[in-house]
Amino acid sequence: MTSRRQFVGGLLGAAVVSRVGAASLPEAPLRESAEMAPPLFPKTGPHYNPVVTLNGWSLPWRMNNGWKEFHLVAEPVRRQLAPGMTANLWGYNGQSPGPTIECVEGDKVRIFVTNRLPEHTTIHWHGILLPNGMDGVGGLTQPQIGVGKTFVYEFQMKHSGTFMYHPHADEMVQMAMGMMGSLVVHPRDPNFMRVDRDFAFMLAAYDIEPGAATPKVAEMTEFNLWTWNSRVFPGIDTLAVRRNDRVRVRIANLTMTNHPIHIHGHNFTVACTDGGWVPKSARWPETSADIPVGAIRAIEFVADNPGDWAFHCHKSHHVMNAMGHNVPTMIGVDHRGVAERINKLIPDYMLMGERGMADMGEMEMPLPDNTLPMMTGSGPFGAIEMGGMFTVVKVREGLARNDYKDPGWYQHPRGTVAYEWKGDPPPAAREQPAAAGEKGPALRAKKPAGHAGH
Ligand SMILES: [Cu+2]
Repeated sequence: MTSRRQFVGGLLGAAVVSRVGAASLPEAPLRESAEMAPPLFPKTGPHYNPVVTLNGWSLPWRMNNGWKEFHLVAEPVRRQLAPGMTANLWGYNGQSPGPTIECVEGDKVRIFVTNRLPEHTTIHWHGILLPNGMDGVGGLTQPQIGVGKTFVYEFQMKHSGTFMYHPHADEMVQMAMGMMGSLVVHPRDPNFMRVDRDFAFMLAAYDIEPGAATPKVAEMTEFNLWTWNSRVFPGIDTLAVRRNDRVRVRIANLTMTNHPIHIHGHNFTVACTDGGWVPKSARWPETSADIPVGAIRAIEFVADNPGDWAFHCHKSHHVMNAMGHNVPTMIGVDHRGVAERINKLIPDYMLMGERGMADMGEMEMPLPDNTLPMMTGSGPFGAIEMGGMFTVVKVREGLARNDYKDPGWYQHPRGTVAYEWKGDPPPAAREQPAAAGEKGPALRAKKPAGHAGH
């Protein structure tokens, strides 16, 4: 963690803090990198198994006369979405999303919020049961936090679970710019709903023109960057998991559409929503969980299947980066020779897609600065052809308990990888069915008509 504003003592003993001390502002720790921070273990009780935030961190606090004090600073930030692209966003304490806030059921928390944005803001504590005046809805439950001002929120965490924070002021702009963070309240009894590994991330979408760095904030539906914690594949952390660990992944959605999040090689249950824990008798097995807009789902599974398992949104446009839209469908269209002719006029011109678009995963295409390829990333067997909301759960034998480092690619046991048939060649290719009255196969090329329904 870098500390531009130096953080004084992770936890000050309550005894040394006087009433005068209570009036002082806690330091606001700052982070500038998108690297996953190690889990933040509490230095005083009650103890809990901390969460790990993908490409993120948890906010240190200080104790002050029985209150857990945090300090969030709302401010413009620069966030690397993946190597090769950095966006101008708004966030908290140096990053978007802001740091994860972790506390314990029953904790009294005092959260200072300083506004360094160019406009007013507030913070709403989504899912927390609290006094009305602490709910953070600008104009309704409190005055707006003006530019340069600091407000204080004080409430007790009445129930454990998975929550989030975000502004309730100029929402369209402030959420489109990346203002959000996870909020985890651990059960007071550490054996209640215990897991071995506990991950958290938020779904956010941006509309950033290729070559630009600042999101278009008026966008309603046509986003082109689908992120987990403001990162896209291959920039999203992998989830390193020890075989047979019980794993929880807390996923909060602040995009403007739903995301069916899917895991390979395992099944899971939804164990918690932003409304609380799901009783065990009410859970059912799934491999995809739809995360509605403005909602949270915490999924749980036992990682009993070693390997590198894809973990992604199942909307195919959400596993690619900008430029996936507005490409006409060219499958089956014979445009041999066309590219060469256009090339004489426009040297870098590329015509793509007559055999599908998979070639793009390997193509070294000239891109505008600060722009990611539409499909990218490589694995042990070649191009992965993904982007956006995609990462890998890496289930391995014998990882150390708090080791979240990427363990590299899975070494498949002999004879367990799909392989090419090398026997007799297949019989002659099947004839393409011809449409009535036509000689050849029916070909139709049509342009996409927008994605208002994603
Ligand atoms: Cu999605």
